[in-house]
Amino acid sequence: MKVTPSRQLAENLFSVKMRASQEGAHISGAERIVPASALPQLAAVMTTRALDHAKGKPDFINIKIEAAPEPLHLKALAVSTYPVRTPEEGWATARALLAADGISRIDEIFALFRETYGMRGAMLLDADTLERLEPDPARGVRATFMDDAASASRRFSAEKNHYAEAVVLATKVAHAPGIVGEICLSDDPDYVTGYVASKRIGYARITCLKEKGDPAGGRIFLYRGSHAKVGETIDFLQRRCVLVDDVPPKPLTACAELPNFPAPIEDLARELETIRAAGLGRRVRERPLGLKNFADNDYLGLADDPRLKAAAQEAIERYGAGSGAARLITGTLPPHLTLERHLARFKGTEDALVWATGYMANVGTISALVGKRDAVFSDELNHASIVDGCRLSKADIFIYRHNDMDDLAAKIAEAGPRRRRLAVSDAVFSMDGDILDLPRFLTICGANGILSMIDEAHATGVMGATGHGLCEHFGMGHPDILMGTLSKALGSEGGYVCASRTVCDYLRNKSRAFIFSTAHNPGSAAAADAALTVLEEHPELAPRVRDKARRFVAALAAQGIAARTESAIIPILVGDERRAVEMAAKLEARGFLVPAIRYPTVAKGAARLRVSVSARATEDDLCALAAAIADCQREVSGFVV
Ligand code: WAQ
Ligand code: MG
Repeated sequence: MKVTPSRQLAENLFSVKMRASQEGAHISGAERIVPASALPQLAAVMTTRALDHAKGKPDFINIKIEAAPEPLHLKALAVSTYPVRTPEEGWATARALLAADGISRIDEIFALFRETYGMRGAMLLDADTLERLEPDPARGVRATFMDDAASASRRFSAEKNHYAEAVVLATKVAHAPGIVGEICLSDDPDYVTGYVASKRIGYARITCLKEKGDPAGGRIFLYRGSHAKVGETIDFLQRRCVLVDDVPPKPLTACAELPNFPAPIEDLARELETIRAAGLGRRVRERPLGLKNFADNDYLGLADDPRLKAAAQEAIERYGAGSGAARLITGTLPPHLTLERHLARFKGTEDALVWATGYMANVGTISALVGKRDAVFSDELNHASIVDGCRLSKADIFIYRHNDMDDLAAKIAEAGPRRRRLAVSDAVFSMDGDILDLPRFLTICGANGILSMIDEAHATGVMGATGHGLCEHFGMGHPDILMGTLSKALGSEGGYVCASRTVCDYLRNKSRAFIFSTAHNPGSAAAADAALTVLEEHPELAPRVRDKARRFVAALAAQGIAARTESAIIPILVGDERRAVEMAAKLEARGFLVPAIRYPTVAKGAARLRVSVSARATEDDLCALAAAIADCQREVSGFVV
């Protein structure tokens, strides 16, 4: 290697290098070149950054400050962006870009990224033979003494600016003697944008070179020339001080930059085609009349009940067709308050609150109750609105195995202490018809001081001796939050939470779905209120619907079809998505409305017919449906029970 001549030092410029490691293993590093006046502030910022890296907590932070050599000014490489959605597309783009430089063994080069993780520096490869040229292969070659020329006048932030730091590095590397190209992948598991660079290509950002969460990362510098002279290249990379001028601001991603990228509408059409080809297409159609309906959730037949219709009509007559504003503005009308009081009474809680839909009630409640760094525990088969509420909350989500209370306890232990924790479960699982193990659920939540929430969408009006829901079924007290819908057994529309005054007042203040949408329709509120009265006057309705469901299971058994239920929902497993749709069509031709339930509502390959039984169904209807299902089963090949 060539001996480095001593260099003249720049006046008043310092290089600050930070290096963080844990048990000797490199975690992160950073470098800046700044005037002396910026040194104290920069040291603080660098320390913060060292302490906060995705790879882990360091036990050793080295901050080295040394006078910088006289800088060479280079103009930043031109930046372009290639928006791709998958690593496959990303690597194809990288391959195409590098091929123009005669770099051919690209797949072998890409494979080497498995070995760069944990290296402090980059691999230096002979671009043609792929021989490794670094004097210390475990460390790699580091480019140092470089910065954005504007950095001295900028404010520092502890946040890493992947883009700007990479442009600086790539510009220096591209100007090193003998370097013909560079490929880079961040080792931040969540930063999937990488780049390829050379003097010819410029700095080509590729928006996806790895899956999110993949820790693979590193840099590969490609060298072409005499191996005897590689020392000069390394010396340039390690010792030459470079300040990069005109680093362009981070570009916005523009699809138009990628040749052959489909127009967005065409792209949507293509994706839709894929969905349909997989037997997963959906369409909206008018409900066919004159069929026996085993598809809806109107378990007690109340949607069509004259008492509910009259209540809705009267409310609309008095208060209007719409509520006109959000609840906290002027949208709160007497039917809302009457309904909320009635719900609280019905469920035995201090207070209640209503949203325009059940989906909104779940999303609006869960996202309000927990937030960043909190934990939410959710059954793997919970309804999509619970899932979406968890996601929107930004809390850490722990999904436990279906109705597996040991797994819930294990997940609670795994999450460790948090300011707030919430466990949430469907009371009756909407696509399986089974019920939550409420006693153990409440015991575990109680023992751990965790907020408990159940979704009684399919339980209210169905479960319990008099239809009050799952708590009545088990004869026990209620969880902190009893959520449910007005749109199923209650025959109207909307979602509610019954809970303590504190929880409800908190939600009135914090639930964005409550605050920022127009109030529940007054007709729906009045109809739901009337439905609660019907339920109270007819405690026999809930046991009746469960009895019908049991009779249907018996009728299926008589046809040789195994099924089970604990509620009003009876799933009949089919498996294949297309077959399930075919079965549903055949049933419809025989006069029965039974929906085929497919991914993403249930797991792929777990498609099913979902029969929901109404208290109004007759014994004859139930037996006829069971016989029709058996017939269709024989007609559609490969049916799995
Ligand atoms: N010299 C040589 N190699 C380095 C250096 C250096 N100064 N710094 C990092 N590496 C190597 C090392 O193996 C790292 O593990 C790897 O590169 C990745 O470094 O336009 O953040 O700092 O938005 O994680 C690309 C930005 C970001 C794309 C790259 O790299 C964009 C990034 P990281
Ligand atoms: Mg890094």
